[in-house]
Amino acid sequence: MSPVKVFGSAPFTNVARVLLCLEEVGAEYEIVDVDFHAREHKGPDHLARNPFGQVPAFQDGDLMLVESRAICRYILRKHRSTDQANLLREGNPEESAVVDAWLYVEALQYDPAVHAVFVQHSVVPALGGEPDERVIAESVAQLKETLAVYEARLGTRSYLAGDEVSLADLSHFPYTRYFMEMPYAAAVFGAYPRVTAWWERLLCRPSVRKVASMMGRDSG
Ligand code: GS8
Repeated sequence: MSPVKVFGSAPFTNVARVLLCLEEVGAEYEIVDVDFHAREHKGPDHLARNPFGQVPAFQDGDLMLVESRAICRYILRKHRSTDQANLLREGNPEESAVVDAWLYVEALQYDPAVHAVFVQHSVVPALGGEPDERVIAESVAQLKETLAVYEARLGTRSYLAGDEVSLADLSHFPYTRYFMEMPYAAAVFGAYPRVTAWWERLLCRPSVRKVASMMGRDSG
């Protein structure tokens, strides 16, 4: 069977999330670059894969998927015979619901704030603009509020959805990796020792190390 294809490249955070799951389950995969400079992501071939003109797109035979978190769930379900099936806690309705809840927290609370900081700090200057310091300050404050909740939660468990790592934790990796290189990281994460320890535990995973090196530090 031919390996699955991931359209987009590792420095893009939403692509990196998918690569992380593929690495966790040890799946074979092929990365197909989409040339953003040539606006290939808005061209007809890529729009047929992802009608939003975004990366990632994911192909497994006849199945074409968009949305990185949905792709991750598919990958983990498909490989549920591996140890990493536990990343979704499938088979246990209560535990899998908790993973889902914290995956939504990552997508709907953490991601918008960290994304806004990333855009202002890295993307706007790269395009020749001036970062909006007000947006940065508001987003950093929002991140702190979210991480205060994580800090409390991590007081009674090692990971967001229990004592073992889940997709909810891993899904934080791509943007956090970039955020940790920004000047705001020390003030935000430094205030939360359990969150910092949680992040360090994530960094010990071979999948995380591998994708971190694939990401480099170019895009988002
Ligand atoms: C977001 C994809 C996305 O924003 C997902 O897959 O999780 N919710 C989707 N992709 C970005 C690059 S990754 O930061 C992208 O393709 N942007 C180009 C554009 O929107 O035109």
